Amino acid sequence: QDMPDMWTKAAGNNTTHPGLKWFRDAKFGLFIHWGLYSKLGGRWKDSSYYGSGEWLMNRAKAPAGEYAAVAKTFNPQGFNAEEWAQTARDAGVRYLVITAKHHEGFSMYDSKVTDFDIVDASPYGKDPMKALSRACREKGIPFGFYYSQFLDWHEPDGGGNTWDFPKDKKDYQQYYRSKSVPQLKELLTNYGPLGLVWFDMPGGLTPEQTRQMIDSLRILQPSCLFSSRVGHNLGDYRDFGDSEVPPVPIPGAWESIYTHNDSWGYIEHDLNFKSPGEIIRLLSNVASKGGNLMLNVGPDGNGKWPAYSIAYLKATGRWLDIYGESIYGTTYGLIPAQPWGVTTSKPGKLYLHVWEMPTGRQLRVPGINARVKSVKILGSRQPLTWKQSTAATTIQLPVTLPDTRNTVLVMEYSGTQQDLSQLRT
Ligand code: H79
Repeated sequence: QDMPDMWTKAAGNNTTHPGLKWFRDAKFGLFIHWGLYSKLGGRWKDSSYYGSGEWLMNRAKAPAGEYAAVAKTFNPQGFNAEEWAQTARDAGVRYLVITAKHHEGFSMYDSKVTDFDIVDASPYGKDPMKALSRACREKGIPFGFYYSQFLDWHEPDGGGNTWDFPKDKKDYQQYYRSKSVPQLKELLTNYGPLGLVWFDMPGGLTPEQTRQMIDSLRILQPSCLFSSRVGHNLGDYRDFGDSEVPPVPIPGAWESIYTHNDSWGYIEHDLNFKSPGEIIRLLSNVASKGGNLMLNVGPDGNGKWPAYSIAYLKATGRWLDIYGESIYGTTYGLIPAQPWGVTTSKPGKLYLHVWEMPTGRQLRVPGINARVKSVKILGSRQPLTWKQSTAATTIQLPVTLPDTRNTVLVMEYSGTQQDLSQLRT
């Protein structure tokens, strides 16, 4: 198969990293963007900036001093770590990643490195990340931090804010030394074992400097994964662009990240939420290429999730209760996308994700080079009938499928199709 280089380039360099196993099996993660921007909701002074969310400060060119004053009114009394972790569990996600500090520069945890953090600068006065990391651990959900390591619009030496701080006066090294690295060390020290650190937007460091930074962090938690946006191809797994699914199956550990509506950070008037059906198809589509989906929710300034996010995530979890076997622990399907849907696989099993009822209820599966042993609908004992020829296996579907959004069939086969364990590396 002819694949463009950008898609096939190895995910990370370290294929023996101890964190890769859980990460690759997890398949579904929850991303949470939460910061001062969650309270502003896309509004600065009297203007509204659609699609700005966590980028509001930049879009409005808000002066760092004025923007920082928002912290004085940030008091998310509605935040409940157990509730968040329980919703994540109900949704069926197998890891959770939350913004410890986004580009705005505000630390959503108790940082000794700066006073511009939720404990020192806000009336809330508690560390929500302590509570959330604990709640996730109690519920068995690997927990990770997003950390914007280069962009920091609050700091004169941080990347990105050129409207307050002239670029030619910036000392990025100084910023890394005085804030970024010490904060990363805090995060890797004070919140128990982390599943991963999700870096974003590299800059200001040479490959060698990046390697040194990473090495100094790895000592703290050798099992913690670092995302590819740490830069210079030094991450442990690969992230694609925001809201991007590769067109072809990709070996190795990787992740697609998507927003639930059109924004990462909370925006009150953005109601363009993906329905449960859309989430389920997105999840199975990403899994059919071999990757994880990390879906984002944006809680508001009071610490509450949009009601649609809660409802639709729970609906996704109910689908996973029945069909999770076809997602968790799978790798990409053995055949390309079909008019009726996509496939995922495990050794000896091919999962057929039926998005559309095929004409005549005849589901055509091309080119299975192995003996088909049985075909069933997941969650049902009733075997289906099929005919296998060299060109294709044709399965007869019942009049109605249990789930019109995505009913999954499991096809068991014996023989030589392909060694799936080889596909996994
Ligand atoms: O945290 C989310 C984004 O804020 C962050 N990555 C995800 C996970 C990110 N940082 N930089 N970028 C993404 C790329 C920059 C996109 C932009 Fe724009 C296009 C900045 C300005 C124009 C999108 C549209 C954001 C603001 C307006």
